[in-house]
Amino acid sequence: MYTNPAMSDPKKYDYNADQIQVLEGLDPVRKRPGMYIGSTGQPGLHHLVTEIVNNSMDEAIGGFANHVKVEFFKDGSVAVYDNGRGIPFEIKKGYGVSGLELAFTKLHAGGKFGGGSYKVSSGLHGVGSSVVNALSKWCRVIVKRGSETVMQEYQDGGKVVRPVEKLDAKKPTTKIKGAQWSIDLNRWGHPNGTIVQFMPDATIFETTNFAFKHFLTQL
Ligand code: TTJ
Repeated sequence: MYTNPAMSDPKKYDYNADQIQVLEGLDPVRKRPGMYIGSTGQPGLHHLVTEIVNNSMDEAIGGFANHVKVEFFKDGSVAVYDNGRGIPFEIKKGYGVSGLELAFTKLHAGGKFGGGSYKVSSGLHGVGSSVVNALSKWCRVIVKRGSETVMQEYQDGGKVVRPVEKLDAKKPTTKIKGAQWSIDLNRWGHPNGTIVQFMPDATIFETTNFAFKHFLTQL
């Protein structure tokens, strides 16, 4: 008979149902984008930005960030910056990958206590980063903590193209095919924070043109 050692440790086994997380891959998002972002029209496209900004806003509301910036690039990509604590990039016990990678590559879905009941008026509330990644041609996440800067990159709907690794802030390089480097880390300049840049997938969206005016009133 197999006995799970965790079961004999009350501290490890003593969790409530509301802590159960169902993690799945990103295929469901690409199959039915509308289920996650409402539509694949311009409102859905704009929703991607809102989802990412909401994460920074949570950090700001928590009192850990007071600068949030959104930058639209000529290539069609968008970057959101905040000067918060930074997404945790340490390997998460029991998962073998970082919290950062989990957030971007796994859908926190299913079950009464998973992503389903997480939904609040503003959107998916903290579970949207994987949805944005799933619907992006490429995506990169940069976390800065003092002298340490790390990055992870994804391509073609959230496939990892590099592990979370240290970034040489003086000469950053990308491993994404067909993407150029456009983040100016010096210009941002804060000692801590998170930067997420993504390129919406043109094969998913009816338009990849942002109506910048929308964000002047909506953010
Ligand atoms: C979580 O708890 C430990 C300290 O950091 C917390 C965190 O995740 N903070 C956070 C996340 N700040 N900013 C983000 C974030 C920023 C962007 C632009 C995008 C995403 C998905 C998260």
